Amino acid sequence: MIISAPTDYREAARRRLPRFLFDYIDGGAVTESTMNANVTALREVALRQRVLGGVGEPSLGAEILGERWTLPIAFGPVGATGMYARRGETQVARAAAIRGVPYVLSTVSVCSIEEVARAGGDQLWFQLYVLKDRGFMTNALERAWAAGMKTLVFTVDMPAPGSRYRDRRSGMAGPAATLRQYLQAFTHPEWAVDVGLLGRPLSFGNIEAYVGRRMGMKDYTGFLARNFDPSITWADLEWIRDSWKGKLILKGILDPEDARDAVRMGADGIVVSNHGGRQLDGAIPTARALPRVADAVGGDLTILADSGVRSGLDVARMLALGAQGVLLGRAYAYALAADGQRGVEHLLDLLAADLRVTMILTGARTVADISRESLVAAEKEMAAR
Ligand code: HOC
Repeated sequence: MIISAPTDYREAARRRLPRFLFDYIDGGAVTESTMNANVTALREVALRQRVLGGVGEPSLGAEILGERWTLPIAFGPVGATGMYARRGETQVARAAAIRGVPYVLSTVSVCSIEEVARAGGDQLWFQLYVLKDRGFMTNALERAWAAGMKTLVFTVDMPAPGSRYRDRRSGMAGPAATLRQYLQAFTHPEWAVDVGLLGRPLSFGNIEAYVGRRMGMKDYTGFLARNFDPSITWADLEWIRDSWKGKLILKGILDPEDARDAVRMGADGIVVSNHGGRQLDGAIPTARALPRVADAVGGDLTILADSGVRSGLDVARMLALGAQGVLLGRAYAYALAADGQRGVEHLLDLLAADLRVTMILTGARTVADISRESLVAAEKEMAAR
């Protein structure tokens, strides 16, 4: 299939992947209303077209959290990335290193921290959830630090996994999941051979390194389902803040009050996010939450955003609403599934091209020039409300 636009990767991924896996990444919680609203709310954000400003060639790079990013874009944490393509996390890490953007490795990765660190560059970050098994958390943090991952993205919006109806319907979870996954793998032999299902079996490297035995798909969902911790409080985060010597970013903030708490607890940054609509269905779309959060804490810490970004234009919209950078999720998972590392790099090229044109058309010479002033008046008022 010919890829002409970043969104084309979704269809390419759909053709290649077994249904349970495509639906796992493509789906959201319950009726998927927040998931869909993320995309539509962002698309409705109108930017001011400016003319004859002599922008010239805009500069797409950004300084974020003391690092130089070649684009205001990072690859966010995506669970089970190694199931989309062979050793998938290492392919994303290599793409990130070559293109000079960060990659946030998910706790629930197929490849271990160490394997990814061997593949990737110097902008590898690590993502962690609050789990009941604090031994697991400590073990993961020590290993991430030793592997050179100095920025921790702590996901705070998953005290329990969201209700994902699509996963139950498609066979990712629910009755006879394992059998259904085998049957679907059987009808997608190209994918099954690529990810190694017919050779080295899939396992979840970070959990496996801790429990000391192979963790297949069923063990993985079981371990997580038992381990998410709904009793977590802000006080529990203090031991993370105190024991982690690097940068700490809290991912999953939507409310200005929570953003103020993040500042109080000493976070270096936040990701304004509703987990791609995979957690609380009915939660506010990121594009609407972001300006309120930016008004509350902008300048006190770094603000990143995710959920709904599908184009370079969307990246510019997030920056105009108050983010310094964005995290991609589904967009790069589709590209990885469709064409591995090459697809992920190509996706970045497409986003960069979009962003460049958007900057020229809105009169922005640098990404720092994209601000609330880039929004048309009505949008600015809406953002301020
Ligand atoms: C029970 C498995 O953040 C997602 C990821 C990983 C969560 C694993 C839950 O799917 O949104």
